[in-house]
Amino acid sequence: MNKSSRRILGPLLAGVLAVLAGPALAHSFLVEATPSSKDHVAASPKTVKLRFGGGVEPKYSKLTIEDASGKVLGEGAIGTPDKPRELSMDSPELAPGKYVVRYRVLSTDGHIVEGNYEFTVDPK
Ligand SMILES: [Cu+2]
Repeated sequence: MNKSSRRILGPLLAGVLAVLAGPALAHSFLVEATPSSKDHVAASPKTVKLRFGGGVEPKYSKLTIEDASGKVLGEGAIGTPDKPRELSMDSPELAPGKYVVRYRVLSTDGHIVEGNYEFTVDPK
């Protein structure tokens, strides 16, 4: 294979693989969170940290914490260059109760990924 055909085939093959992998792997979906979905934590977390399956752009992303009535208590999206798949936000002091973490992030493939999950502050 000569140099120029390799230059064409490389990206082409990557494109074919991306199509075969399907949209489920194409975006930066949430893979891990702290606190995580349905978690019961004994105390208010200091930070909320989300890890995605691919890179995300902090500048064009937003995380919020809402109380059970939907009131936004805090928001932000802090990224660190050495962890391009992670975003965090400082959490306000949370009283015992149920909270919703909502995220809307721009993944580096250009797609917006959004979702939400609940956790509970539940001191025993
Ligand atoms: Cu995507």
